[in-house]
Amino acid sequence: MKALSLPHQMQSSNLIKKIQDAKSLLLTTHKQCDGDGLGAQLGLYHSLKKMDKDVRVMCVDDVPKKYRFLDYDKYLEVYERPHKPIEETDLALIFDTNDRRLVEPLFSELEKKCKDILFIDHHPTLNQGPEPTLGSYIDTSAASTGEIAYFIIKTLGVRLDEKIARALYTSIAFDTQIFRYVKSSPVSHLIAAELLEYEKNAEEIHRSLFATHTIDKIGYLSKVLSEVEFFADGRIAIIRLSRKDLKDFNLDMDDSRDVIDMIMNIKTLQVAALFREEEKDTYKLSLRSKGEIEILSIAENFQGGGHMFASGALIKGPFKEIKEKVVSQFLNRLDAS
Ligand SMILES: [Mn+2]
Repeated sequence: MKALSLPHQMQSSNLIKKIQDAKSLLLTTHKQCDGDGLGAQLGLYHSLKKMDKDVRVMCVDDVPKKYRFLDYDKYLEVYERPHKPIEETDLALIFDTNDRRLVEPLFSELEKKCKDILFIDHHPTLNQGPEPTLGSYIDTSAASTGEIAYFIIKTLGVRLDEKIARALYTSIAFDTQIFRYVKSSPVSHLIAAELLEYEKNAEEIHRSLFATHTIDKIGYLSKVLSEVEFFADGRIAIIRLSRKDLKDFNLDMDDSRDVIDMIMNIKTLQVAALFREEEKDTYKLSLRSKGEIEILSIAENFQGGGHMFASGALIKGPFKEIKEKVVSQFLNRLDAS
């Protein structure tokens, strides 16, 4: 088997030394956490515990219940819930984002209490938006933040175990959507193969991440999917999710995540936009592209961010108006490609 070598970027960065030197650490990830950020921070949490570090792991807001198989309740604190005060801390590590706005209000608290704050991420840094903190570690070639966490753990010399492997495998399986999006590299598979020496129930993880639909959810999906609008001969799709539908079908925000991924399975489709209503005339916009059309800059036009081919923003205005803006930006790019 091809041996995994440490990314050059990590060899030459100060990240490992900073982690080694820190006595106290706090790990966190972006709001409305997902399997990648959660798995990466938990993987590192278990590893730092083994190094006898004073370490806390915290999410800004509640963790979706589908991640219960990670047993996060036992370790993880939620900033928006009652928790021990955050004391003076040597180092805060923030996973799976480099945009401090996605970590507020926790980020401002960390700025007061932590000597150093570093982002560990695989999203491109924003052209329009706050810069990551100095010394942050960003590797956009990684298919998941969990892969970066794996290399950190290996470099720290911590031996893998069931808990670390489960957390990291969750990261990789989540962000690659079970090895569908691997950035044309063998790294995700090679790391996973090693993790599976410790993780004996990968299929349970796959089910927990991607097969947790309820009957309500299927009802919701069938309604939402019947309302998708297509443009440019089926190359563009627009989806609007109302708060009312989520409520009517007893669902929460996390349940709306996979709608756009389902739409992307349409063969003719190049790009899709999902507008999730947060409040009246305020939408969380998610953009996806199959890879021919770059859509990060569209998200940035609305003060958002993300990846080249999966991005998002918060956007305000009457739906019809903002929809037209997004469709026209899509059409411009389709014409140019
Ligand atoms: Mn990620």
